[in-house]
Amino acid sequence: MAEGANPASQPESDQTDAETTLDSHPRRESLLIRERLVEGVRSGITSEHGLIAHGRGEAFDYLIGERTREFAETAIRAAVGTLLLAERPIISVNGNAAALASRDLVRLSEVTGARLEINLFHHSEERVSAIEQHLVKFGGTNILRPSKDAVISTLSTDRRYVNPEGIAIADVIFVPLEDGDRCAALRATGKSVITVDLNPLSRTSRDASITIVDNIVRAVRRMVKRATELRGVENDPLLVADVKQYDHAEILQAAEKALRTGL
Ligand code: PTJ
Repeated sequence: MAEGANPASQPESDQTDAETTLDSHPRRESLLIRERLVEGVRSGITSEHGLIAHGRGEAFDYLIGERTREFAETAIRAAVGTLLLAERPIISVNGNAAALASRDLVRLSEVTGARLEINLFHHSEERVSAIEQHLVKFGGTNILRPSKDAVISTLSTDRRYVNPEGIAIADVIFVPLEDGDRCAALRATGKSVITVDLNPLSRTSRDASITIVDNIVRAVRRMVKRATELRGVENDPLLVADVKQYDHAEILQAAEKALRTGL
């Protein structure tokens, strides 16, 4: 939280007014998440393309039972361990992540010491500013913006512009809801990439170092909980084991099996 910031002035959650009208609906959670995305588009945080990306994610979430599965829990433990053990960790935020999980992303940043950096596929300065203000509303500080001073040369999209103090020099990057090209480009520069993606078959899921196949809303909340438990005990053998024993291929296989068989 910013020095001098008044916690009382921060919203209790990312919830919008529209969410309160869905209290008795059987698919309440899923509809509430949708509402946040729609509100994100209205307020200039999320791109219209983000709604389509979310629809795809929803279909996968339905198939995995809209709950955090064991393969995701394992990946979450490895992800948190990797962030806590990193020297220069960064959390990359796009329009969907900001609309759905700003509060928990800010908390994760505080607990792990990873700075927040905004990086957009459909870039505009207005949207970067809207996301920055949204993160600040939840207590985010020292938020990094994309800059033309540092470029991932193998990328052709606007995602190539990164911050020289952030993604450019990071050893570990948490990039929820990523597009495949950037994940591969970041890995090619030797960085560890942690992602959240409900589709275990996507290029991002395959190319990342650690993939959490879960809804970002549930996953980041659990990451905060785990990181809070482990903060300050970075050499805890359990934490080190979580990272060392993580088997990326095995986790993706388990997630794919869950999708195909419901098991
Ligand atoms: O804000 P911008 O301009 O940076 O754009 C962000 C999006 C997400 C629109 C952009 O990165 C994009 O087009 O992403 P893709 O290539 O559609 O990939 C998004 C992936 O996230 C897909 O594999 C979806 O299944 C997955 N996904 C969507 N919603 C969720 C999700 N995974 C976890 N939680 C979700 N809520």
